[in-house]
Amino acid sequence: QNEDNEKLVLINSDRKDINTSNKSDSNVTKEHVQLTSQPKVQPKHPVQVTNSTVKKTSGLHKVIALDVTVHPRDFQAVGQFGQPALVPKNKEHEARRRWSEGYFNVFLSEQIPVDRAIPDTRPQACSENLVHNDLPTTSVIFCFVDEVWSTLLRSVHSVLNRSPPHLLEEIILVDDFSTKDQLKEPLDAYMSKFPKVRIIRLKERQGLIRARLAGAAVAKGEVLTFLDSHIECNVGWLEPLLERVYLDRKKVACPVIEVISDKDMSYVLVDSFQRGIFRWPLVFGWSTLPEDYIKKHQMKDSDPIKCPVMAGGLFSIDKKYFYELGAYDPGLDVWGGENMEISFKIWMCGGEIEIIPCSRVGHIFRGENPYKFPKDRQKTVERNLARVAEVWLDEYKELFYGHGYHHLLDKNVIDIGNLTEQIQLRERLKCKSFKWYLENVYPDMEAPLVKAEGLIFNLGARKCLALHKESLSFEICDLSKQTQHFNYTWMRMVRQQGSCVAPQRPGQSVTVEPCDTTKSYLRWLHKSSNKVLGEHLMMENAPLRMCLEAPSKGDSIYLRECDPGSPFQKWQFTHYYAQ
Ligand code: LR7
Ligand code: MN
Repeated sequence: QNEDNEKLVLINSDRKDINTSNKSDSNVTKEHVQLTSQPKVQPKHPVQVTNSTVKKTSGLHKVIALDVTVHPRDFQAVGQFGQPALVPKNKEHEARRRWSEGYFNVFLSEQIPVDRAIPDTRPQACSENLVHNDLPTTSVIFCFVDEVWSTLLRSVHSVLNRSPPHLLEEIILVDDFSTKDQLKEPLDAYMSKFPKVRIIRLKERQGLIRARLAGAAVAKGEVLTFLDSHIECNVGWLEPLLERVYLDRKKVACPVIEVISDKDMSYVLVDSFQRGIFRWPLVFGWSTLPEDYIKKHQMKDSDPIKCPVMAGGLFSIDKKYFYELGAYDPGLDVWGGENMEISFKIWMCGGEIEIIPCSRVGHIFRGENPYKFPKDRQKTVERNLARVAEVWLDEYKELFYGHGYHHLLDKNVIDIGNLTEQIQLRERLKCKSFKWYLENVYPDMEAPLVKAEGLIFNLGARKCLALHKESLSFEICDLSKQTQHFNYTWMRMVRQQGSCVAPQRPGQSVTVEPCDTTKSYLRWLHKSSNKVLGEHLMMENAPLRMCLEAPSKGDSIYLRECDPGSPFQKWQFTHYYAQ
């Protein structure tokens, strides 16, 4: 198996990897049940259902748990109170047929009231928390392309119904050139009933990143709150976010993202103490805070959680600060990478990202994108990520490319576009290094700069590789000799300072030349059959598929047909950091 062919699976970030539990009502079984009687879900906290506005004075008040759906119009409705809904037997075919309209249960979504109630899943302490009377106002920005009608409406209603009116400046719907007719005049007509809702239509498909920029450009609120267009905001969701921005304008606040089941549309509570992280090559994921960290900081389940990377879609940020940070790189297309970009930018340039457990928003996680990518999906996301890596990762960008993206460095494979402005921005903002970010924001991330290092020992000859004045030789191993120290890099190069081991001609000897990550013939696959760390391993030149071989006599190293049985083709570094 060629490790350089590791296929990168680019799927939507989804939360299937974390435990979800429907703790909202013990009477609800895991089976999909249709509601036939009034459920026993009672609001957990005292709720204020008035529209009373808070006077803009300094001072504090309890979070306004505004929910005009606590007493919903229809208790019997399908999916009411966020409970699982069931497709009737005679509609199963239709439900299956309509799945691909949104890659979730579009049929059921249509049956569920657009203003349904959902369980208040906040930790107990939240309703007692105080927030300031003079919080900033926010513009809520939804970008969408061909979103499912019922889901888009439910997203908007959840904001209208559960946000204190004096804090909600407006809701901006940015239509990223949808093709569905229903999202044109019918949507205008529907939304004209709600004076706070504005619709902006883009003249061509821009992708979610530039669509968000278009929404931000016309926003009037002091804070920008971005949301995906298939969400449901929970009770009291807004004030805790704005409070953090109010306390420090460089705090970027994210709600806990709960799950609206794509299958039965139920609202599912997620585990506490989750934070957003990334794995190489810049893949977003969730991880639970380590137990000892929670203990050490005496964290309660309602405390803000510092978050190395945000999921991307749901957050509040001070509008001026957003622009000071240079907003998003407008060169990012369609989908992906912008969450990494803004996360690195925020942390490295003096800000913070937090998840606020008292703010909770449900999101429909879908298995596939229900819209087309103008260009190839994989290539689009790769290109976005490479832009981010080039601007923000410093020397760590080798880890990004080394985890399945070598090919992006080969000449003419991909044009990642001009990065001058992004690089200048980073200099102007005097942002810290990626090394600083790893050490201070995400210290539990393992990011060794090389895969292996030390002496390179040959099992057959029992000698080590050495480099003297541009020429490779073979000597008695001696740890004290710097000439025998090499790195095995993420780009699979065997490097000593700026020199890399290079093939000369097949069957001939091996030499060194200046390292250059774009030259694929400088890459050596160092692999074992059973993946045991530190086992004796072959060194196979990637494009030539020939192996490094030590001589039984003399000191020149040769390139030969690979022979897994030969001890003279087995090499071992002193230290392995990663396999
Ligand atoms: O070309 C497009 N134009 C758009 O307007 C493509 C998408 N969009 C809209 C789309 O209609 C939706 O409202 O942009 C929004 C996000 O697109 P999704 O829902 O397809 O994205 P996602 O939920 O699969 O992916 C997550 O990662 C994205 C990376 O670019 C964005 O940051 C999404 O906002 C983000 N979603 C979340 O953070 C919700 C939680 C998911 C997780 C983990
Ligand atoms: Mn989404």
